[in-house]
Amino acid sequence: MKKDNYILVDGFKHYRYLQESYSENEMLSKSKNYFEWANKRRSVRHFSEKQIPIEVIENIIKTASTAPSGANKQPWTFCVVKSAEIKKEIRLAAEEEERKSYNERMSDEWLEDLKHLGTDANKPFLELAPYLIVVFKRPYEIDADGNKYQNYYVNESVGLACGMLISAIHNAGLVTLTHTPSPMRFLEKILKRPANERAFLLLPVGYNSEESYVPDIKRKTMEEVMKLY
Ligand code: IYR
Repeated sequence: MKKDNYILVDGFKHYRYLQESYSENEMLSKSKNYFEWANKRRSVRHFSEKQIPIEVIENIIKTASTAPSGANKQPWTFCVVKSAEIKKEIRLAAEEEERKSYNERMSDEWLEDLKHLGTDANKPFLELAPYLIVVFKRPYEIDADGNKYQNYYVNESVGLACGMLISAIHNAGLVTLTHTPSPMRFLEKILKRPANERAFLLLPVGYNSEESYVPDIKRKTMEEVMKLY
């Protein structure tokens, strides 16, 4: 007799699921290769203006949207900006906030900590990159009657989705950086987002420009980041 491919738990269907596993040797080689590939990723600030098919961006966002989330609420929206006019509007607003941050809001300690990265209030990549992905978190949902429904672990969930987004961008051979102009409310206004959305992260996506440099930073050592008990 054919076995059912699901069981019922409190009346809810739970499907049979089995993740493919590998031999120890395969596992060692796959995990090492994955690390070496991930370790090549860098935050890049120099973009080419070359266009990218929208299907690539869609695949990247589909990947991000597979992230685990509190109670599976998937409390995120990914706004994709291709329009040159809107990119310009975002650049001007971001640079205005960044000028205030660099000149008045950031502490001396913070500015000192950023010196080696060579960042400043100018953000040309916000216009040059063919796409901007603006990630919004949704602390709650509103239905058609105006009732509010809470989401859970919203920052954790959206942070996880952003990690997967960054990895998917790297996998496609494209580059990005996590830009966090602060405060970010201008993004909600420019993109006319609903009341239940808050800007979380802005990622320009594009090809790396031919002439591009990244700061000489080091990853922490395994002794620093892993403790075996
Ligand atoms: N948001 C500013 C400043 C900045 C802050 C941190 I923390 C960085 O790691 C890098 C930059 C900017 O984008 O320039």
